[in-house]
Amino acid sequence: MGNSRALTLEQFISDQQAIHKEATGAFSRIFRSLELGAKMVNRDVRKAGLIDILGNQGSTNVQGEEQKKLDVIADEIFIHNLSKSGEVCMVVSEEKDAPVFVEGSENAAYIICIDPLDGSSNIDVNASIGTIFSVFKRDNTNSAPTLNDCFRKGTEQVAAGYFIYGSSTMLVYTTGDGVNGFTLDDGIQEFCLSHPEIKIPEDGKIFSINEGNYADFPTGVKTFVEYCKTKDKESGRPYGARYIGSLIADFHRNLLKGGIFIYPPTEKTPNGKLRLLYECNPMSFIVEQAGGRSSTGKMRVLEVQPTELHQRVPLFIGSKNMVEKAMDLMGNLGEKTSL
Ligand code: P6P
Repeated sequence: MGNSRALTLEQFISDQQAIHKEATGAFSRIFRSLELGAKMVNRDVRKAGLIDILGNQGSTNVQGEEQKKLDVIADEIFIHNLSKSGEVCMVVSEEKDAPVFVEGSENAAYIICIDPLDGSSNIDVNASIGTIFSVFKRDNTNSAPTLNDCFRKGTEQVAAGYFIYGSSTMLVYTTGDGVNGFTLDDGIQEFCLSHPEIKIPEDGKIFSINEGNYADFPTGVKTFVEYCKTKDKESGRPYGARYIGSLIADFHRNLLKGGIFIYPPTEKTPNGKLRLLYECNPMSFIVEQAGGRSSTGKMRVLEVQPTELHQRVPLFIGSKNMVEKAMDLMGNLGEKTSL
């Protein structure tokens, strides 16, 4: 049975606008374009097995990674919808070497950094994947945007969120006033508030890390992994190891249940694998707004000054006490992540 008392994303955003008098319609137009893009990607993801969009596009992205057809489709969908909003002057996408400057919107205020379809290696095996986005607002809109407008610290984000295409399709986002989750009601094709005011448990019993790379981990990371696996009744250890290999899926589970996700420096990825602008920053904004912590192992992720579009940083993100324990045990690799 449908829930006649559902609060849709549209209603939630307009309620927020009523509270924040300075809010203009621009923000809701951006969210509407993101929501429309997600519904289109959700449609394609749900039938990927039925039509010829599985498998590789045969091209590689700026990361040198094989582009799955759905990667390319998702990238095109979001860039098209964001450009049509009239509020976005530039889009930084994982799938594009350089920023996309939106023609006709040179004086628009908003900049979007996006991973159109994260976890794409999971597409063909039907594991959860998702879209991650980060929103910045320019102060000066009198001139066209430049590349330098992308290099702003994560603390300057005005919004961040992700869509997860899992057993249900959800949107989780923050505008700096807490974190809320919305579930797509397929019957009415509306995202409805399902997880109001999400808070990540300060302690967790789950650690997420690809132990296949254990031999390459820095000593401090090995120390923390061994800590998680050591029997200790009082602290509820050993913790459970859960690693899907899809950042959004691993992060979302830990956000709701408590836990820590780690992508550390390894020999193959000395700065970690995950990208600062459209993976680490948005997820860090969300986790801090939910009461969690996020560190590169040396500093708070949101304080990192970006210098390259697709730069990577190591990521230790999740429950406050677990991230801080990891920093303590890692010694020189880990500095306090206090806000
Ligand atoms: P690994 C997916 O390709 C991704 O970018 C993230 O979603 C995920 O957390 C990570 O890579 C997994 O990387 O090296 O453990 O397979």
